[in-house]
Amino acid sequence: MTYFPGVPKIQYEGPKSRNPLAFRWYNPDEMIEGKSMKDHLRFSIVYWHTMRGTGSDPFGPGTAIRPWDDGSNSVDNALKRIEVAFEIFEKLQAPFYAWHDRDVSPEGSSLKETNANFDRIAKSLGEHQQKSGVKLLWGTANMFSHPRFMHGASTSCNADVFAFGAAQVKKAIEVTKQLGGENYVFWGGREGYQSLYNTDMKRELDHLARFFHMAVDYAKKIGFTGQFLIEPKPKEPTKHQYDSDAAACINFLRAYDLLPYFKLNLETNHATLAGHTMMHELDYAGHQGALGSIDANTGDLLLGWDTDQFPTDFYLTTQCMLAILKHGGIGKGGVNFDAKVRRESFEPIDLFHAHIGGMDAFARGLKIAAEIRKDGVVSDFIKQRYRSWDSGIGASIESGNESFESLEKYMLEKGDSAPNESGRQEMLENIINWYL
Ligand code: XUL
Ligand code: CO
Repeated sequence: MTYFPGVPKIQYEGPKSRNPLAFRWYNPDEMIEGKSMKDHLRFSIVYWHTMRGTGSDPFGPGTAIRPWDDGSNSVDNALKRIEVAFEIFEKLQAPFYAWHDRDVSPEGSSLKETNANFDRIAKSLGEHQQKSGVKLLWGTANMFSHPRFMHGASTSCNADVFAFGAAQVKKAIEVTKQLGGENYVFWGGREGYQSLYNTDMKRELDHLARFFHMAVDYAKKIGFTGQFLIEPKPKEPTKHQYDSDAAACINFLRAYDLLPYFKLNLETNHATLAGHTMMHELDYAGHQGALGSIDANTGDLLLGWDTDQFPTDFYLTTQCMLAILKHGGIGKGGVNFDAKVRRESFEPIDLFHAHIGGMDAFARGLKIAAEIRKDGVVSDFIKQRYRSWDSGIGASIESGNESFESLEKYMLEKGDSAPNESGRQEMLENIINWYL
């Protein structure tokens, strides 16, 4: 049975190809900096947008045509979607996929029934993974859609909701482990506040940390060795999200003794909403040893919300790959397309065009970044720019041998600081363009 009879397995045909259903840049076995593209990029397809996205928006219902989906919340419908999903994953040559528990498996009328549904679904997911070789990049729990989570999950004012969330994450970690998931993600969902008039922020943050410690303890107990990841995002859905950006997350993790157990899953559109570039977020997490994985997408310059579009901009993907290569790669993480087709792109084939574009954009970004690094023009410039720290007074400050008094003495003798040099931003921007 095939759900996409007109779609072949997508193959690399090179940059000159005019076949829209082919890769121009993503050539899985091509070696870059001693590693295959497949291993550098570890592409992953998300279940929530690709299999469950309908194209609905605040102004109207979904438009997507998905002939295989009967629109019901039944386990049978969920099992059917798995067939379709794995055909998509395999035809796109995606080595990984990712889910929220409720994307793959319907909520029942009690937690017991919900968990029983999940067991049936997990069995089928496992069989499909086995047959196809597609692996689970990460699992996560949806603790933001159901009305019980209106005040948050682990940061809810209602202790029972915390308990429900704990039970849900326990099960989601178990299923992630069962399916060999390489990571487990916590995106804040509704963990934040709309008004400080009704919020005890300190208590909520303490509860969030307690929740994460319970997750760490449980993972140890059952031998789940996947990497825990936190996905920073500001503004949506609450006015203030506790995990608003990389620096805020790292501060929180360090303050609550959680940093050894977590890394970050950085998402491009979230970085933009936080007022940062993705390159900034990647570099910040990278130099803190917390770069875990990325949710690859992009926003729209003219829209101020999380549009979750597929990335096609080579500047963006080059910047991402420069930062990722600089910090030694994505490790156990992946390039996970947390992206959805536009409401107007309602036909099933659009799912293929979207992913092909995203995969090619990252493959090209990887190649460009590797060229830039090979020539070393940019890194040499940075090295030169900081050379005053390599010897003399700079080296002495860096090694902790100087004080305010000694530096005053140094400057009184010298009279004034050495002259400054240009930052050469425009020249460097031009140099990046040599490679594009
Ligand atoms: C929300 C978002 C989530 C997470 C997983 O903006 O990015 O889909 O990736 O919960
Ligand atoms: Co995401």
